[in-house]
Amino acid sequence: MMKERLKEISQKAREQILGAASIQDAEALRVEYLGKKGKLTDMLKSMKDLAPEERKAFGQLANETKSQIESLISDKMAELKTLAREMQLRSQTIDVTEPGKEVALGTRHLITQTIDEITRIFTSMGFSVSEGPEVETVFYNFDALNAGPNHPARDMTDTFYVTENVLLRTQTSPVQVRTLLAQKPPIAVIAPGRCFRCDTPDATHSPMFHQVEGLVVDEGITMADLKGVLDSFAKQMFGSSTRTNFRPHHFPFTEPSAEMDVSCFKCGGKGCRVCKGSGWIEILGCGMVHPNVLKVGGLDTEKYTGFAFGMGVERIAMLKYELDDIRLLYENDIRFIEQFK
Ligand code: 2NM
Repeated sequence: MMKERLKEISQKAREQILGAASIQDAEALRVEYLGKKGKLTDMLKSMKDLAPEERKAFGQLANETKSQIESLISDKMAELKTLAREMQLRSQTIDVTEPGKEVALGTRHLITQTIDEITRIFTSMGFSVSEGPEVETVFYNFDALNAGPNHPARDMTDTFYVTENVLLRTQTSPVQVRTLLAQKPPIAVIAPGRCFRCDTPDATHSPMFHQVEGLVVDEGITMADLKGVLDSFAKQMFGSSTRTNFRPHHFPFTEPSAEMDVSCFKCGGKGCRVCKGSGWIEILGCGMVHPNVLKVGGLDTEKYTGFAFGMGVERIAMLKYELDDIRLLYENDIRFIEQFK
């Protein structure tokens, strides 16, 4: 009787275990047959009711059945686990050919782009880049630059003074003065940076603006070097067909001094809105460094000569992109900035 019952249980267990569809089902069957109150456990417990001579053989059979069921369950569990893992992997497959999420890149400000472009052109001609303080002394900003005590630019109404002797630099030339004092020729540097002048903001004026100034000093530097370098700059900045024209001018720190015009990059010189009909656009100021400035650097002015130049970054950006109001450059309206990607 008990043997038959054991056989029945064993068969039923085998059927059920092989048909288990999930790990939970298999676990439930383990409890049903092998748990504390399981069917097989009950059989083993009821062994005590058998006659002693039957007990040994039945016990052996029951234990064999038990280990069969155990291994059936653990095989099934392993099979179901593998299956579950496969399903999980299949559901998580990624398409490596799918395009990635777009990363939102920022845009360099138009002023930065213009400074970078000017800098690239001059560094390609062998210039190095120097920076200096925006808060300067009267010495570096005026005295050393041959702007005597009565020079109009020194006026309180034109310059932001911090104290009688300290001011916001009105151009980046104090950086050139610092370079003259710190280095020996040959010198070829540009100084890009922020400058400040007492101006009421309007479409073409801002009390804060940017400049790039340049300085070359060595033995035998002439006006021909000045014209060659600045003509090459103009062609790289505004297009290879650009022509240049130098008009006499006056600056305290250069003698002779000139302003450089470029042929209009919009109309090629015929006359248009950008060049106001003249065919020429004023781009920068320049000249041969005044001996009084070279003397500040302790240089022998019979031996050394140099040229210098300065340009307004905003002016160049405004001409190139036909901006009609300088204030667009300072509002930081992202819709404006992103137009110059
Ligand atoms: C300009 C025009 C002409 C200039 C002069 C110097 C220095 F330091 F060498 F004297 N640096 N930059 C210069 C010359 C600047 O800006 C319109």
